[in-house]
Amino acid sequence: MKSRLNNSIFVVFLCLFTSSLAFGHGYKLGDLDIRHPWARATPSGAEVAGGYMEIFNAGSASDRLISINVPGVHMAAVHEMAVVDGIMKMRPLAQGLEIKSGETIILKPGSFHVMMMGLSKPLIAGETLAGTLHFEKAGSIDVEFKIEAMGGEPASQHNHTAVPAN
Ligand SMILES: [Cu+2]
Repeated sequence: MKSRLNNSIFVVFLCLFTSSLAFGHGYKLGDLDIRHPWARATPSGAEVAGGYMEIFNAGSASDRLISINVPGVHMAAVHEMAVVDGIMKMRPLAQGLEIKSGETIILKPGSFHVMMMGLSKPLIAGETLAGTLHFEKAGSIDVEFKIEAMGGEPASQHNHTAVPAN
């Protein structure tokens, strides 16, 4: 009887452990669930980096990620990728990034992202980067971007041809 109890406690711990691995770190702000903010490591001398996360809105009204502050970064903005004249370009979202009621918005490479411009130092894999997200309704929250080494193009070669926001 005692060993069965120990086994079930072990299973509970195992589930907690694996679910935290699967979902990474996260934050709750009102009706918003902000999951696993991360940024891609940059080579030395890189001026720009991308920040990513998932945001789920459990509320009945839509909200918007309107701005981001990252200390040590000259400017951070929410960008979208869009095809303009057959070329994939990125541009700032002048009205912020809308997260509709019941929807999850995924910021990821090649899609919506936090554009960090004017890095004061490279982003090193394994370290974290503190930032503050500002939402139109839910307010503001401090988060940590986990810096991850990922394959693909380095952020310094990231095509940053700016298209004026409408
Ligand atoms: Cu961008």
